[in-house]
Amino acid sequence: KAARLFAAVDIGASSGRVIVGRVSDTVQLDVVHRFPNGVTARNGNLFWDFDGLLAEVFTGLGKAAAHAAALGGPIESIGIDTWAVDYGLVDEEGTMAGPPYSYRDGRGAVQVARVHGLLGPDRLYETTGLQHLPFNTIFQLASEPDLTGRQALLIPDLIAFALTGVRRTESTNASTTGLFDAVAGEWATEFMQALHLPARLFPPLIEPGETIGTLLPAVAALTDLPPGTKVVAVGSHDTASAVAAVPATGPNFAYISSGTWSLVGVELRAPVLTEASRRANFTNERGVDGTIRYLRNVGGLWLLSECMRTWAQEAHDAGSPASAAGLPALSLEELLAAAAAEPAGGPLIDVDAENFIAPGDMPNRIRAAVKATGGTLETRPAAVVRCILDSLAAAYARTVREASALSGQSVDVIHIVGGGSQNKLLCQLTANATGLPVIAGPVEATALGNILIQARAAGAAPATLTELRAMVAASHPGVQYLPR
Ligand code: ADP
Ligand code: LRH
Repeated sequence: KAARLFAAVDIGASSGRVIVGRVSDTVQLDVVHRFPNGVTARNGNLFWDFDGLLAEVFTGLGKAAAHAAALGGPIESIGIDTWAVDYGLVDEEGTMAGPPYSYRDGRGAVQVARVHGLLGPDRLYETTGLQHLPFNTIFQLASEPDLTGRQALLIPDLIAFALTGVRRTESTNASTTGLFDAVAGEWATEFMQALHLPARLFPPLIEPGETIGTLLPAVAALTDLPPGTKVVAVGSHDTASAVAAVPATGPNFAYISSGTWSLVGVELRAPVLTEASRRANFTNERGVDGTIRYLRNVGGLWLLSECMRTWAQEAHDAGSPASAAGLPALSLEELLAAAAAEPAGGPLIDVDAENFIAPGDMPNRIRAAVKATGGTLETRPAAVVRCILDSLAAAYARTVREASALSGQSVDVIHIVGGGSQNKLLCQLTANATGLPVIAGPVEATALGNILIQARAAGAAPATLTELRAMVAASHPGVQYLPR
């Protein structure tokens, strides 16, 4: 059976890619374009370089068109997913006010007390079911000086708007705003009113699988894609796409979507909005097909990548890579091998601490956190990396246990997907800490989820999430880690 072709634009906080998915009885991916992503600092604030990202999307779609031509078939549609929460403000003409702020900017955090004073954390949770994070969209919007005549487009919706000229808000990502009713699956308009946000601040909702629009003529010309090419809504929240492609073969699984953050939880049919759930800070984000992603946003490999950035900077400042200061800038592979040789049972940190959110000197922050709890941590990179990974594994174990207890969902296997599924030490430590088998992979689960929801909408993939997951499992066998 000839494969049908779909393009995925998948941008995480640390990198983006454009991928061509080949869908027949199996689903295979060809990565045609990769590019880095990260926050940029300007005048003391943190932004995303949206114009730069959009240029990479165009380049990637051009490569996708060429790749499809070589394979002998058209790209049937394009799906877009990115990190959640952040947005750009667009006026009536469609002009953006400025680059989107990054959630790592502190402007949301300073609004928390005021918003909680108006709405109350318990009332917010009863309706939205959203984990409290200081950067949730609701807090960022509360810091906007003037929203008159503006619409807020979440990042994937902003890209879809640039491609099609159509403004919609995809529902899985809407569920991360703090302004979305988890039970009704609609905007929580009473919260918008209470915060004096314009009634039509966000464009109308759209569900994964529905068509957003077709490419603008200029975009089609720029990318060499046919003018009628559709942009289809997928789980535009990257985590929603990743969870859709977890290669579970039974009902009792937990997942860890491991990248910049670790999204740790279970899939449910209905939200858990109890006081116990709020206290444990679990989120009820929307998944594809109306599922609930009952999870916690746990610290992630950001801790490691920020350490690596700091060490590379120190090595650079010291003048040579293997400097007298003893701070060689090791590669990720070397660091992980060195961390694996460190003894177990070292100090642990709370990977969720709010002072790890902003970019900065992470090795020192981590050592300070260990010291604050009466421990000590050596400055050697291997010791610091081991502390991060031991702490992540401990947090995963606690979170899986709590997710199961609070929701009643049993768990007999843990799937780790995303970039972090390549981290063998982390996978093994997670198996050890949880006492459960871990299945690692696919690395590109997010893109697979993106592609499969498009393929299903085009009649090229089966109807249920269970069947889609079986397809992923058959096409991309994972690596198993048993507890030791
Ligand atoms: P995001 O979507 O948040 O940008 P990814 O899912 O792309 O994140 O994961 C990026 C992370 O994956 C990196 O920070 C790194 O720790 C990890 N990673 C990438 N490649 C490897 C590798 N070869 N071995 C171990 N870990 C890796
Ligand atoms: C992961 C992610 C996560 C959000 C965070 C802002 O990329 O989308 O689900 O909590 O970024």
